[in-house]
Amino acid sequence: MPLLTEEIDALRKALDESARPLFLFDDDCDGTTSFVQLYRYKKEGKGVPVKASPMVDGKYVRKVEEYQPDLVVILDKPVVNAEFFENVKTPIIWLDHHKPQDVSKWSHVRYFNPRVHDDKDNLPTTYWAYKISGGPLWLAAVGAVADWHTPEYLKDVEEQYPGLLPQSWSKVEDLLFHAESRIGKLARIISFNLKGSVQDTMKSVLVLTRIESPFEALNQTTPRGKFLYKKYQRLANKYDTLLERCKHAVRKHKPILLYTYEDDSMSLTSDVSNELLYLYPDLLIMVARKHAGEFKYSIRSAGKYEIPPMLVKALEGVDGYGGGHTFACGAAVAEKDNEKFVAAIEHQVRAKLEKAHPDKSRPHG
Ligand SMILES: [Mn+2]
Repeated sequence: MPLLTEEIDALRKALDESARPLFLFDDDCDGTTSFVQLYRYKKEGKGVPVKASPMVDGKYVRKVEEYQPDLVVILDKPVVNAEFFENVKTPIIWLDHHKPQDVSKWSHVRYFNPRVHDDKDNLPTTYWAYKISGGPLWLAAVGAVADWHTPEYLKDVEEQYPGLLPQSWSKVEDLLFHAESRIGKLARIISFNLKGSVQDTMKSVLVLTRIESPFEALNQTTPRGKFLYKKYQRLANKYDTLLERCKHAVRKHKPILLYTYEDDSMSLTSDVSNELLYLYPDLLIMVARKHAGEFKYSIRSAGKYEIPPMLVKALEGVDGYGGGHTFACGAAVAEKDNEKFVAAIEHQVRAKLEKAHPDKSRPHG
């Protein structure tokens, strides 16, 4: 069972009754399109992207104190720590679709998550924001697709925004990565616009709150659309170069695609590792950016390797941390321990392959 109609109504009512909501949202496409839809519905309030950490922590208490909202809305963040709940006295609404959390200790916190009703129902936050706000549909569509979902309302997209979806597609990867997919390009335009400092991100997000049609950005038909497209294009060049370099790394490290690079500015590892997974579904994808003495990894598998248990083992005796979903994780490893970490992952991948195909592990001749 998904979120109940009563819950959607309660969320809408809380927004309706608030005069000054503060939205803390995940700075990915899902979190951002959730915020933009609710903000466009409410036409009041302020948004703050929660960057660089999956957690809303004590740092954000200050944001609440500064703005003095009458309602705090947390969107698409898997974890909120006790320090935040203890120090914020304002009523809090938390809408998410990650692993359900227990907030029963805090009477001022209301938690909404479809997985509370059915653990397999992890429809994205933007889906629920759409049910609350009524759209716009194209934002709800691109947010869901970017989060790897194909909700039922995609069929309305074809009608209302002809050309946004490719002529034929069967799975969400086709929508995201097929060269002809306009919605895939839109997802990337939004995703690249969310990178950089909080100020830069918010500049783009505010532009997004004023865009009427996805084609404004895709076809650069308005100044706001051009603004988004320009930022996208600056990063797209970087992204394409990185993708090509990763592709060259394929032959060397099979069955792992391992690529590390140095860059001080911003991370593209998550975006590029998702596309690599589409291109090489049999490989374990590991892309890391070296920054400040650390390798920051995005690790992906199309279903062959369950990543979290492998990570736990590989991080034993290693200065680092990591975690995430079954087939998509992040990890950070100190430079001095990186070789050890990679070797431990490689060892486990090979052990798993040998178990599955014992013959292939024997040397030829
Ligand atoms: Mn999400």
